[in-house]
Amino acid sequence: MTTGAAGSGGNGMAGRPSHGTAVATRTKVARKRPDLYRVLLLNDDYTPMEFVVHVLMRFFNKNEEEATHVMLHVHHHGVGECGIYTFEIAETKVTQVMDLARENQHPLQCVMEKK
Ligand code: TYC
Repeated sequence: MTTGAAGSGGNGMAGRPSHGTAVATRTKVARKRPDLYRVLLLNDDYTPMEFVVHVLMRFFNKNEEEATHVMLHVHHHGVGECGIYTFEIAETKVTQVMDLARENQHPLQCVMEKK
């Protein structure tokens, strides 16, 4: 826990001593759920299917069957979802995919979009 004297509940010092001393009071903090981003793969005519399956297994924790399913979805529909993440994680995944594709001279494109 990083924020509160009272841990996850917040409202750490709502109670007050009976002798009139001033005491710091914390009101419960409403932490909002983080924005989420879809990471998408785009189809192209040149990237080998096996490379796309490899990418999905390596960076998106898919097994071979799941990865093949996503790859074929992209192949047939033009775009497909690899996973849903918070901003920094989604950005890292996109960079990892794009770097590996470039290193291997494949035109594979990976993008993120806010949910
Ligand atoms: N269309 C590619 C082919 O026929 C395969 C492919 C699938 C490429 C998914 C990119 O995101 C992709 N070799």
